[in-house]
Amino acid sequence: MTKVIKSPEVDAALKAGKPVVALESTVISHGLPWPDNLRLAQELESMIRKIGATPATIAVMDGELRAGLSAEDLVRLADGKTPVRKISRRDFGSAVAKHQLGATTVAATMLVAHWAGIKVFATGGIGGVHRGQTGDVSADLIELSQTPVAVVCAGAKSILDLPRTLEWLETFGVPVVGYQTLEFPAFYTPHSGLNLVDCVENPQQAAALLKAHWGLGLTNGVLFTVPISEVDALNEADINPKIDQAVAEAERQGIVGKDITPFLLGRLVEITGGESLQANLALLRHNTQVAAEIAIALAQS
Ligand code: PSU
Ligand code: MN
Repeated sequence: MTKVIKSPEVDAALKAGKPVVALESTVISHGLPWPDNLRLAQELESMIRKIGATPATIAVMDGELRAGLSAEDLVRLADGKTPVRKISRRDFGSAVAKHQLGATTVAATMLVAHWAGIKVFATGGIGGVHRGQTGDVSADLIELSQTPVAVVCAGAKSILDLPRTLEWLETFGVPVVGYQTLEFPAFYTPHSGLNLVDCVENPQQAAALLKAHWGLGLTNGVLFTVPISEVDALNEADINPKIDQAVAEAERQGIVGKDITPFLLGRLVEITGGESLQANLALLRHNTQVAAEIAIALAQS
């Protein structure tokens, strides 16, 4: 287990059986613009501490897999001065060998969290099956099907093919559990029109579900989907055509692979004049709060 270097704070919390919440770093380096990205990363960490858990932001710092970062580490990931590699499962060996600075996606963060012994992870949105026939399926889905970490998110953006994303998760046995809802949330809005089969009403029920799931010996992840609050949600009729525009631009410019999700996120901030950014920040705060509450309930159960 020494392959992950834990901060003293994270190490002490894990040894004492106290609640820890993992946070990803791709959202900092590739998902949000400077300086909102740094402010948000700091804010999420202090929120988790205030609620009574320990934050463990995960990244690859100069080739070291780390859980729990320093204030300077966060700045290096956020300020855009040094190139930051977007790290998914496939990239670890190469980034370690080259002593690179890397930001972990949902997939990579799940893996490092699991290696470190962390069970609950908060993020904004997960990757999924992309629209069209490109065959682009995010490694986030595959990781959810094989790594025992609970991921708390706001669903997936309709830059993706949401029905196919949900079908994929069903096929590969990933529980998708609505948090106080039976509708799969669509990131910027609480509504996708897609039904879920399962929901929990509070952190205690979420913890009980996790205990039962892993208690049976199942070794995969669980996805909790928290809808964005109505006050922070964007208007569907307004945002959906803008998403379509961004997807069309990506296609015209031939953007593919790991670059497509950051491109779409960046373009949406521009096209919406920053509206999508405010919604993104709000749902990240909300998901982090719910994840901290679930981690606390799990540690007490
Ligand atoms: N969706 C968001 N914000 C993000 C991401 C996705 O709304 O920042 C990031 C996450 O780190 C996620 C990754 O794991 O993009 C997915 O990338 P890809 O589609 O290349 O798998
Ligand atoms: Mn992809």
